[in-house]
Amino acid sequence: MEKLTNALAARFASPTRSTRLTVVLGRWLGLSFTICFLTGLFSHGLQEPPSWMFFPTSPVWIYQLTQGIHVTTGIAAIPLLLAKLWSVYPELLKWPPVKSAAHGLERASIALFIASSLLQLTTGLINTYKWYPWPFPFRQTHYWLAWVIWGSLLLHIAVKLPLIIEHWRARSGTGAGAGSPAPVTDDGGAPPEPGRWSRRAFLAAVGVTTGAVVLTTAGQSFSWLDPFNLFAPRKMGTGPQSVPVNRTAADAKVADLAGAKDWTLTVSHQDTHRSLSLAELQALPQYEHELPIACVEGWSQTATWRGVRIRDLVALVGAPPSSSLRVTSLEPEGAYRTMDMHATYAQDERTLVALELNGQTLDLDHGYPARIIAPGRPGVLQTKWLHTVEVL
Ligand SMILES: Nc1nc2c(c(=O)[nH]1)N[C@H]1C(S)=C(S)[C@@H](COP(=O)(O)O)O[C@H]1N2
Ligand SMILES: [Mo]
Repeated sequence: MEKLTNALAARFASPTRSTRLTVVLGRWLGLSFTICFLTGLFSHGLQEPPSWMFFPTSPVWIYQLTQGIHVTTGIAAIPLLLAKLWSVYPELLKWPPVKSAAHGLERASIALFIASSLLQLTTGLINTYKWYPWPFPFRQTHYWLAWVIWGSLLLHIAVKLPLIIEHWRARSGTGAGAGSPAPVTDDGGAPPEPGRWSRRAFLAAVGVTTGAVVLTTAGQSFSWLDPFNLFAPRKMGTGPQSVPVNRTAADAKVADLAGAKDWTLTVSHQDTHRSLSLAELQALPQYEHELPIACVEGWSQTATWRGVRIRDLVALVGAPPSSSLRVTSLEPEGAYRTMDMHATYAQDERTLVALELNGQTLDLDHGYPARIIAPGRPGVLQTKWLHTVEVL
């Protein structure tokens, strides 16, 4: 068995593979994972806020930026992870699989890291295409997997630290010459190491692939890259009123309720209830703001929204300005039916109960008769087809 696997490993050997290559790829991958992790924590915190959570509302595109970076670094990590797996592939075939306790720990941490990373990146990517073919709740699973990845990654880095330090700088040698300092030539420069040029070509190819994947998808989040957006699921400026739709009124089964003539928005504070018809909402002072919808799935679109300030509705029922709110949708069921709004947003003068989008009455698919639009929030919290607003 040992002979066979080692012979196999030798067959897969390539001069391009070296510890140095693995370390360089590991740095790129580590950077993209770190940025992806931090922006992901921010997104998760906004949706399920811990008591210390902060809620930035300026610039209004803050979440558009952080979530655009989250999805983009996640997409970039896919070719980087595949390249890194390729660079260590022969190691995985070596026999015996476990030589000592430390070796066993190292392999276990790598197995966990590879499995959880592959699962995280593929499910995340599929999610950006609005496809949720699994029975588990996506966001919570994505969140906990991220911690598993970090735990196994830190263990992996700790175990490999001596190798990482040794190969951190380019001069310290290749797989072949590892350990011995490279001889210095007359002009003071080191001679090319074996495999060095093929390594550079490989890294360049990985860099170009990663760049191409990013360039052809990031236009869903960053408008200046929109002309190159070939593969992302959403395109800016498409959809009714030039804004993409995530879930249509028909999908949400609200078309009849939202189109009803006797629709009202009920605002409540303790025993005070006010039900406002669309005409009554239109008679209140109207305000206009440029605000983005920034979906957790990565796409975003800035638009002009017009409607009533939510803080004026809070005042209308005699509640203090620093109130937090619970908003419900006409949608009969599902995770988007109720949404809690922290006082930071309720107080913000740009948070609207929008009645118009880009100069027209809201399209049914964009939340007619009324929807929430607030600065700096994930799209999933921009509730459509409003039913009630309750002061907590
Ligand atoms: N009631 C309700 N509101 C909702 C949704 C929904 O499914 N139901 N989808 C949310 C999501 S995930 C996003 S990204 C935005 C998209 O708004 P749009 O469809 O008008 O572009 O609406 C949000 N509001
Ligand atoms: Mo969304």
